[in-house]
Amino acid sequence: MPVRSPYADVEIPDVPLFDFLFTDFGERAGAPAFVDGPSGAAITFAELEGMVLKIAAALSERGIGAGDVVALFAPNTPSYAAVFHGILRANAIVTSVNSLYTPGELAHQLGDSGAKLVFTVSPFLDRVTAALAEVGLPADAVVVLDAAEGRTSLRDLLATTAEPPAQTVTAGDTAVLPYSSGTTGRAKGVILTHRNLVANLCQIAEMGDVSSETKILAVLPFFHIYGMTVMMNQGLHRRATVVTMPKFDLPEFLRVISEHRVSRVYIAPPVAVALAKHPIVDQYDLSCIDVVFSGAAPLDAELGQAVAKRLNCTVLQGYGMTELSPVSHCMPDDRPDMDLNTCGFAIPNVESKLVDPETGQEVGPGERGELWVRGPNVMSGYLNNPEATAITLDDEGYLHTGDVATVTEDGVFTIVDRVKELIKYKGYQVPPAELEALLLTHDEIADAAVIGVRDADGEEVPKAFVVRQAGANLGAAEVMAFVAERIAPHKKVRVVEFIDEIPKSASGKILRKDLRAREAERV
Ligand code: 4UU
Repeated sequence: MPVRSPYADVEIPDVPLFDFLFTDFGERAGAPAFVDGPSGAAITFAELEGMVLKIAAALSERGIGAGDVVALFAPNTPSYAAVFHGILRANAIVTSVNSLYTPGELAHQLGDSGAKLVFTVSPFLDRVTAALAEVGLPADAVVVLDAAEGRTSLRDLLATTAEPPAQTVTAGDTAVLPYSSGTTGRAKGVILTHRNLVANLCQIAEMGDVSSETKILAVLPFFHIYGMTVMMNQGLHRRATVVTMPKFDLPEFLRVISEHRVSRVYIAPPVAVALAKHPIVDQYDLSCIDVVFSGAAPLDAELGQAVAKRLNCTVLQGYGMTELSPVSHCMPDDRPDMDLNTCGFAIPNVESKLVDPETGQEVGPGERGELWVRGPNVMSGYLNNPEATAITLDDEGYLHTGDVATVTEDGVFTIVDRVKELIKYKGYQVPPAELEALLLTHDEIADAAVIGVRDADGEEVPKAFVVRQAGANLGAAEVMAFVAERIAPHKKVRVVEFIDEIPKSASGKILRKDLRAREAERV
């Protein structure tokens, strides 16, 4: 029997995201919606709406409309939110790009998603220019959010006198295409509709106490679904104030929280390590923090408790996945007593099943099984990839997450393992298939396989098993440097082992289980 959420279903309005978020700000119209953490510059809800409509009008003037994909390749700032919603309001689709990407990675996403235009910031222009050339897009298909000589800027778009186009998108249309490798292979465009995003906001609104009184810290990137839904759009939905930070830097992070009196901090587990252990944390007045919420990788309960004690706040954990818009399970604000090893309950409108991957049979409470999720927040599929969609989404509408979980009789879920290939480095996705393909392009490498292993701090890191070409004397440092030059820093291979042969099945698939077992023996 599937486990239903213990919460009553919520109604999901059948409207595009803009209509859901930008109606009747009431008393909050003049209140700050987004504040730039470093500078303190704020934009109000009303100002944001004005910007969104201007951006939509200017995009429409430039011929961008229904079905067109626009890339957003920028760090967190208030204008990120304006551009994101401007693109949607122009009836177009946002593909959000990891701001650490190299030109090659950016080019891949631009080409795969069919993006026509890129919004970026001037420090990223070199990478964008190289990527545009690689995919054959015109060099002027760029808008900068700040300013750059000879470039169209956000300010130019905002100067338009045109009216915004009529809104023609409906709830079932694609809103965003974030990229995820899912359970196997390279990063793929995840088709999330307006309904998916609206649904997840309605669902999480039942779990957390986020209101116009709340100040949310958005240091986790808006390009990733956690930042996009849980920080940027939840902030807007609940009429909270979102304080943005373009990158993580511990002293600046603590200063911004303290000076802006942030009450709700969303993190991934590595930040919890700093909050629990780093001596400089004591130099800041962090009494403003009510809740620290962790997601994107497993949180260690003792670590979580150490944060709660040191900051005298509630620590909560949630589970999510890009393909789930992203949240499916989390701890509610009113249960600060819950075991921090768990990810809490299924959120409203979510049904879950735990299934034995070997037998396909559903398992009962206390037993381990792959987590399957069904609900209005489940993606409609992978872009141009029916094969990957078919292995991830079943006929009954369940998404097979590739994560292994247990559930108690009370419906409390704990993530205990992963059966998919995916590696998470500090909460960021590292697709092994991509690293393997890259390693194979090296002349002295005959074969390669990549898995996640634990480093000395218990952090998951990518490890490459490499088979050298006959006669080659390639070293580990050279392998790591070769990869590091070609991909974003979070995807670096951090451990290398040379072996004679990669274990493979009869059909040629890498037997990652055997490599993991080999690793477990060493430890
Ligand atoms: C163990 O990381 C995310 C989304 C994270 C998220 C968002 C909002 C968490 C809580 C929240 O409220 O998405 P992806 O697609 O980058 O990575 C998804 C994968 C999962 O399949 C799982 O393997 O990240 C891992 N993961 C977790 N693992 C995510 N959250 C957890 C968790 N414990 N709490």
